[in-house]
Amino acid sequence: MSDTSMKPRTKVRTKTQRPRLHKVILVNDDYTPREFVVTVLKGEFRMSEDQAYRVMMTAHRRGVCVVAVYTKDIAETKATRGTDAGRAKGYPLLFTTEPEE
Ligand code: TYC
Repeated sequence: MSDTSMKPRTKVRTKTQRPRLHKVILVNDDYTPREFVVTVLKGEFRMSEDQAYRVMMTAHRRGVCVVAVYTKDIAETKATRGTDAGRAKGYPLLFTTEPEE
């Protein structure tokens, strides 16, 4: 008889589940003034004038631009607040959200 014994592996590796992040996306339109888009980006997303201008111009040229990523709740709240800020002035400004891969 063999007297070798096997020790069961006791270490369990658990993968930490991090919450999926969601992108806030700025959508271009032909009516919202550039300066207003910059103001909303600065107020709602805490961007500098420079960052806000760049994001606005990227959406203006390419159609859309990712503004930031947050947990689902925060992304949706910020997108809604940004869209509502435009609507309050009669502009069709739109922010959407999308889960990150
Ligand atoms: N295209 C708009 C204009 O020329 C400016 C604009 C940029 C509007 C980005 C929306 O997401 C936007 N007045």
